[in-house]
Amino acid sequence: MVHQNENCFRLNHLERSYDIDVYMANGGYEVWKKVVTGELEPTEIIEQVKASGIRGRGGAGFPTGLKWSFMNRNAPGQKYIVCNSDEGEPGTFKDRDIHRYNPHALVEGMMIAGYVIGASQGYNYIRGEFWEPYQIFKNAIEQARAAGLLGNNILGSGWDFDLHTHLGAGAYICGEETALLESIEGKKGQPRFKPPFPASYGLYGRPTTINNTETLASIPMILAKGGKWFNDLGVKNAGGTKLYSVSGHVNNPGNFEVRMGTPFKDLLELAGGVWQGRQLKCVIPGGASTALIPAEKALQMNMDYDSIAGAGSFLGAGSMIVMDETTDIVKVCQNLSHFYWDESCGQCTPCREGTGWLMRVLNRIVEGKGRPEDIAALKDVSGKIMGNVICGLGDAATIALASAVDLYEHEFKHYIEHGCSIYDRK
Ligand code: L3W
Ligand code: SF4
Repeated sequence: MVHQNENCFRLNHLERSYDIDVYMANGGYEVWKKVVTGELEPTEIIEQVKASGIRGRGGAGFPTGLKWSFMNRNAPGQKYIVCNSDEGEPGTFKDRDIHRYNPHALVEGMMIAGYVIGASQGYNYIRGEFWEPYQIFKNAIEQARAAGLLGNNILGSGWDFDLHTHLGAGAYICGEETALLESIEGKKGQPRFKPPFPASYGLYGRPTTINNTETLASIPMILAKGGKWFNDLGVKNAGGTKLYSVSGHVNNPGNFEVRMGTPFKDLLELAGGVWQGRQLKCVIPGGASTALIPAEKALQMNMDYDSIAGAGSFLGAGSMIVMDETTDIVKVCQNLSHFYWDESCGQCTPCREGTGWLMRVLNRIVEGKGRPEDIAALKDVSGKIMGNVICGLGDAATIALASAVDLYEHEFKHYIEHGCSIYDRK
């Protein structure tokens, strides 16, 4: 049996699960009350978060407890907690549903994180297209404020904390943490050089912790039930539950909250299996920035960091793009290359120019005008981008493509030699 909905999605089956009454009737804000009244100390919270084994759910998998411990709570001056709800990674749509069905878990998680790091101000940066989730989250903030859980002198504790929302304007790059900070500051959303990391130089130059939506929304349950409870749900190096967005060629696409380490084939089954009775060809496991995994490996792997790394890819944000046996991999690459070219912020030359080169080479291959040297050209341009850019976008533009060329080089060659896909009948 696959265990489902034990954490962020635990209230989703309830009517009006986004309302504060429903949240509080199910234990919501109990942890916050203990925190703000001093019953639960910041050092104890960090220990519990470390014990939970939770790692950043936005894609990088950085240990959350460690990240929080970089902040000096008692240092003078303003500090910030920022939530990254930009969710622009192709194939990723889990954070949207946290806003829609369990916004108070995110509000509570942000308030707890803010308290622990000594931040009296928090920002939730929400993807520009998420109008409905944005309204629901804003409403949740208002409800928490009206209940005296947010604002000045919370529950008579002397602690002030306020939350703000910032709606993006449709740029994928603003999901990169430092571009996101620039965007909140009202500047062009372009990544900064790191280091310094946001923990020392973040929003408005002040120490800042940035976590993903799912990470922060998981905190109340981790503290309510204990770090060990959460850790034991998962596997070694991957504690807890995880939200997986499953899209592509499946019968029942959607979000599924399961335990870390759940076999991929069980997740595929939850998503209704491969559609139209077809066979699986391959899967992208962590959003468009991760390498393709062919069916034979995917069907053996489990959904956790180590198992997916063993299959040659990366868990990322847990966004499974499923492709059936009729998928034209060259067109997949063409599509992705257009995305990265379009979304490059243009700041570094290898990314700005290289993504354009990759897209144009792939365009001509798909148009039947490919040249014998084009496969080498794709590898050469990718090699010149990888590692020579400021942020992960440039690298990401090459990862799925490199794996596609490795695994399905014959499909590229067929286009170049015959002017059409292996699936076209000429
Ligand atoms: C202080 C140090 N802080 C690292 C912090 C750093 C950041 C976190 C992880 O990219 C990936 C990207 C996408 N002192 C520190 C430190 N930190 N060392 O730890 O940092 P990093 O650089 O490993 O990752 P990142 O820049 O946050 C995220 C990949 O995720 N991805 C998913 C993207 C998904 C979305 C979405 O739609 N939700 O954006 C898919 O693979 O490619 O590699 O906070 O500051 N010494
Ligand atoms: Fe901008 Fe690309 Fe450079 Fe990132 S790698 S800073 S997206 S140009």
